[in-house]
Amino acid sequence: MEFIETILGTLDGKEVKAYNLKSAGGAELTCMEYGCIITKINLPDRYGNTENIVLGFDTLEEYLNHSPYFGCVVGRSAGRIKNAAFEIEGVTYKLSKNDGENNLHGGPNGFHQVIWDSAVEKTDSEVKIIFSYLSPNGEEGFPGNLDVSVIYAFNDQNELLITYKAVSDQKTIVNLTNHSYFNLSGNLKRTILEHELTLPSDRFLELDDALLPTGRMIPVEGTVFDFQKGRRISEGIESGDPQTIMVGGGFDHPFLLNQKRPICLFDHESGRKLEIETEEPAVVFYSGNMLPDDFSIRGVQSQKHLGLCLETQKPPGMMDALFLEKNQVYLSKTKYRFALV
Ligand code: FUC
Repeated sequence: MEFIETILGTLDGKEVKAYNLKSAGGAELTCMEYGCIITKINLPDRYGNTENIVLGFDTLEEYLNHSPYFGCVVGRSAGRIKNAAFEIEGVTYKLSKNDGENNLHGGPNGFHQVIWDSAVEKTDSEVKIIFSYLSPNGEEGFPGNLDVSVIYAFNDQNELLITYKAVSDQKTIVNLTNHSYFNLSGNLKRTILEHELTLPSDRFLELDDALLPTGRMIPVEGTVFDFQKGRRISEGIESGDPQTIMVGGGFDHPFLLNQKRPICLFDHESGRKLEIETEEPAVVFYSGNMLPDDFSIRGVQSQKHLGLCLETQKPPGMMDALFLEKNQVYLSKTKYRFALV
């Protein structure tokens, strides 16, 4: 494994470092201290063309101007919290509102726009970037000083292991994920509509029109939400299923992961395959329904369905699942394997 460290730019008087990691397996991953954003993943296709498979920019400025959470770590709490408030032992904590009346992805000043500290560890076959951040008590309304680290370990087998760790000095809630938008076609040549997705999930959470879980878990069987045996994403979108229409034409739903096999995303044309293994009980599958079209991404016009997110996490909205006790260690791992078929 090789890596190169650069300074991408300066923000609020602080230099922002970027890291470029090169595997012997022919893949390349670039990430930076701002938001722990994965800015690029280069991967060969079955014909040997090495191209980028995530949505991202080359400059810090573009991330500041427009980023629908491209490639970042979201926290303290991924997804939506109803009415931007929750209760711990009779005390109500009010969070910042940034999605109507609700809190989305930790609030406007969430982890996605923090400049994290970073350190590197390297062996012959792996490079680890260790990002850390101390989120102060009360930040965006969340209780407890939260000491967070996120580790990206990339190896010669083209595997990325993301480890999330956090400890708080007060009972709080935590739900962390990575918000990379994947598009396996390479350099955004096509939308993700003909990608085939396999989800080891037999139930998903119904959403209301504010995209909040209603509390109902719906069996996928007989619906376009059944990705258990693999399904092209376009099928679901063309189906006219009311849940897909309500979220803006596609998917934006938490799926409960209840089978011991990986999530798999496959692009038939390029032969590129992504497998995700996680310790988390759910994944939010977001098919990029709300991607704006008023800017370009490395020369390609942004558009709806240009990328999709597979956000492994605790089921959003189920507040009881999100509590972290004082001094308890939050530890969660998700592995991404980039391969060819
Ligand atoms: C995903 C979705 C949300 C939102 C955000 C940018 O996490 O669940 O609806 O659009 O990304």
